[in-house]
Amino acid sequence: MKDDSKSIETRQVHSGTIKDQFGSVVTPIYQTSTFAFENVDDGAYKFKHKGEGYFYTRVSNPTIKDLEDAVTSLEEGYGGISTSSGMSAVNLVFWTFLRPGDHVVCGDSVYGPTLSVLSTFFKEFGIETSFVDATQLAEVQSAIRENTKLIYIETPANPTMAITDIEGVARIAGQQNILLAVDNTFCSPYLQKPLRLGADIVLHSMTKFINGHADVVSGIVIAKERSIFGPLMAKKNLLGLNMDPHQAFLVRRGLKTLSVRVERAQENALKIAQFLEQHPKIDKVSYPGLKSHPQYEIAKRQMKGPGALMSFELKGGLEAGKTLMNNMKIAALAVSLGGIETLIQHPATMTHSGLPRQQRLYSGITDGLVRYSVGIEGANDLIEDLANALEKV
Ligand code: LCS
Repeated sequence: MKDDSKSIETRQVHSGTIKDQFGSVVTPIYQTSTFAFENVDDGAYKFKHKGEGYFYTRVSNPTIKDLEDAVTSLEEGYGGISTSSGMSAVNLVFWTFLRPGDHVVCGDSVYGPTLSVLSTFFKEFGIETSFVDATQLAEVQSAIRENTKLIYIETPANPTMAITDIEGVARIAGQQNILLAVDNTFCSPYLQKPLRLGADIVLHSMTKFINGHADVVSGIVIAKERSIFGPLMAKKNLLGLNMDPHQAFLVRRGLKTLSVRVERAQENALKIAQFLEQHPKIDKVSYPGLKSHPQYEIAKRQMKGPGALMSFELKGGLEAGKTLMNNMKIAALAVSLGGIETLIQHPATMTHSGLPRQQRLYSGITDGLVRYSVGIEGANDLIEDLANALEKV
């Protein structure tokens, strides 16, 4: 079924394009690196019209295409390009649209390696980046230069949970003909649709909510228009950033339950955030579903719900946070997020440890900040787990 008029709940289960000769209900794993041509003319045609038919899995494959079409349908884009990891999706955007001498405006609170790749690797190639507090539209506006080619934001941001007004940034980008890319990993297309809000490119680490089962690393870039899709596809092929058919099969399976998982985890998250906010040992909770969140109103406007991630600080700072994390029994002390199991981690020494301390602090990542990714376990069990660990603090 390919019918974009249906609800997201229906499309996450059915969207895709592949029908095999046996009527398989689930798209099979086409675990093949290459595809035989009927004759030389058929081969020539498929090479000339890339995207029609299959000839080599680095370029395309039915299982991979099925996943790409499904996620593209949920994001309401023109076309999607899946990649081996979320970082290869991030890098694909930079490699495709940036050249030496170009300038990028990037939110200062983004996933650590995204920030690192711009501030080290791409800088060495002559591409300069201004990191700005993207929650302040005036900062985004004033960072724009004549050679700015790309605005890159992540909202909610990892791990501060800062929310950027996508429509507001899209307006700034549109006025100057600058591309806007939004990392939608923390929301998934179920909660937020950046392309509808004016972005040109949306990307995901599908390792997180889209797959949702902590068993695959993968990514995707979705383009709003054909003119953006074409160059991305060409670069993906040349750089060899493709995913594997088996990987695609697992992610497609995970995607089928996206709305159910996100709804359930988010229901837990609100209860947990409310519990933490009133706890005497907690200093501050950052969760877009709490009125105390500085961008609560923007979150309500652009997200269907506040999601399943939060970060918080304990009154006792780093030492208190360490005691809490070391005493969790249900939540695993592990990086990654967006899975059915609850995870807790320490950004300053884990996901964002690659950044200099000054840069971390500038982005709001204090030494005591704890990030908590809520799963679908029982809410009361998760609250009890936190309460018991807080007792030890
Ligand atoms: N974008 C965001 C917002 C992320 O959180 C991550 C990974 C990536 C991109 C990169 O995706 P990957 O290559 O890992 O699939 N975030 C992680 C995190 O917070 N903990 O472990 C990985």
